[in-house]
Amino acid sequence: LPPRSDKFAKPTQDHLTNLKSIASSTLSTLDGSATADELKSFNDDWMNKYHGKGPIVVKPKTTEEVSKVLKYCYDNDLAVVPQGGNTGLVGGSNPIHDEIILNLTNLNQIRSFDEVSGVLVADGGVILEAADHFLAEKGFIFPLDLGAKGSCHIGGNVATNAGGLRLLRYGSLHGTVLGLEVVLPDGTIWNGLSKLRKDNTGFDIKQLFIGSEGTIGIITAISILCPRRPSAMNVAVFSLDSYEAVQKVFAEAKGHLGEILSAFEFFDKQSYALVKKHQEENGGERKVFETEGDFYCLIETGGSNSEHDEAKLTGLLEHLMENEMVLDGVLAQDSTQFQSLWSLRELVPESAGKAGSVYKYDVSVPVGKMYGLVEKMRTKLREGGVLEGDGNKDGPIRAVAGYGHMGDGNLHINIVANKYSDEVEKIIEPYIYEIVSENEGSISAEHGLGVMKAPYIGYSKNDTSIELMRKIKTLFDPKGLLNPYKYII
Ligand code: AKG
Repeated sequence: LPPRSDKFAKPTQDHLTNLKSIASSTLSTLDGSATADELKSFNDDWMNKYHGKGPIVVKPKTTEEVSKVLKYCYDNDLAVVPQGGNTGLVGGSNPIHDEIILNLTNLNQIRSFDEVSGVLVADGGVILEAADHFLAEKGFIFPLDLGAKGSCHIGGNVATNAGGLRLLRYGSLHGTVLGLEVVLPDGTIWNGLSKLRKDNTGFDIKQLFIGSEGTIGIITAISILCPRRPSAMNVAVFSLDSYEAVQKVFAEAKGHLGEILSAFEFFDKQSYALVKKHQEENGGERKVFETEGDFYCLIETGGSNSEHDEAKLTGLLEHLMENEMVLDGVLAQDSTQFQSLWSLRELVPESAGKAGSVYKYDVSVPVGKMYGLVEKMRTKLREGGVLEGDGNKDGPIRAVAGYGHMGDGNLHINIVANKYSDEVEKIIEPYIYEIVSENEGSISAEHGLGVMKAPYIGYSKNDTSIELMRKIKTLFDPKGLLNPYKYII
């Protein structure tokens, strides 16, 4: 990890007193208002891979408080890490050293919702699931869904340009976000909370903040276009014998289902084994398929006419079975089964986490090349002497699982180790980035750069792009105080 930079002030008791006078909800080990243990969940990342030592957590309650905190930090050369639900997977939302943790939890109000246009305006600290529940009552849906929905914040989702499970249907946040309110590093509040779908008056500044990972400003509110919630939803999961078969089924699903296809996910047998083990350990053992396969895919439909949708999905199922394109398939019969079929896919990350320390890679490459990367990675780990066969519990590598958002060409590789170690990491990196780059892919499809991938940005972006990014960073944050050691270093 990068060493602490001397250009930042070390947080003191005096700083703490001043920050407390701005934002009363401030915790710190410096005055004993919190123990190091109590600050652990703010300092550690979700994977327990990165551990910061931030002694102060500030939880402002209003945009004005965020502004005053940032101005104070700016005037006093204090580095700041913005933090939402802290569910990121690249070490982007926890401190690396002693940065002030600016946590957005208390900024959690829905500001307005327009039932005609579907435009929601809400604070950045609203939990994704809470936003979606609010919308569900009105017959609308948040155009983003992901496994961490119960903890992640919508502001953090936008700051990291999260992709998730329904991007195939609703597109990226670069399209659905209509406006933002952002506090800039010197405390200036930028009000860009537009509700307009069309606005061609100059640079679209909000786009710079979408995916900026808290390096040039803190998102305090978003305005987002929310579609009507599909009234009919269905899900089916299939077992298949090869990755080629998954691709064929994807093509058939698009052809048969057309506009009602809302998600197409895939996972391999190693992912499925992790989930089954996790479910067994939690007493939820259940046979899903008569015939299991080397691969699985999940197809979700969302439309407005259940009979029409079911007819389409049944048509697809019959076609796949008749042509022996799948080994087995299960169609959800009710909403409980809908959830349990989705959980086969959604539980992969959590199940991998229960099985060991997970090296996570999130890449995009052309769909046809996707699974080849997983196989190459397994070969590399076997050659490096850390993986035997498909892995075993005595490690060093227990499993290599490939899964992801097939519909978006986005692959997740989870390498489950018995512990994080330099030996294993050196075998994986930068090799993984090299093979992604050879396929003209992206080393981060949806998780961002954080501290983990910042050194490797050159595998996905050319020098001119990186130079332009550096200029943008300096323009917004000349002192480099916001989320240092990450993103572009
Ligand atoms: C997903 O499940 O889609 C994720 O983005 C998480 C991937 C991972 O944990 O590696």
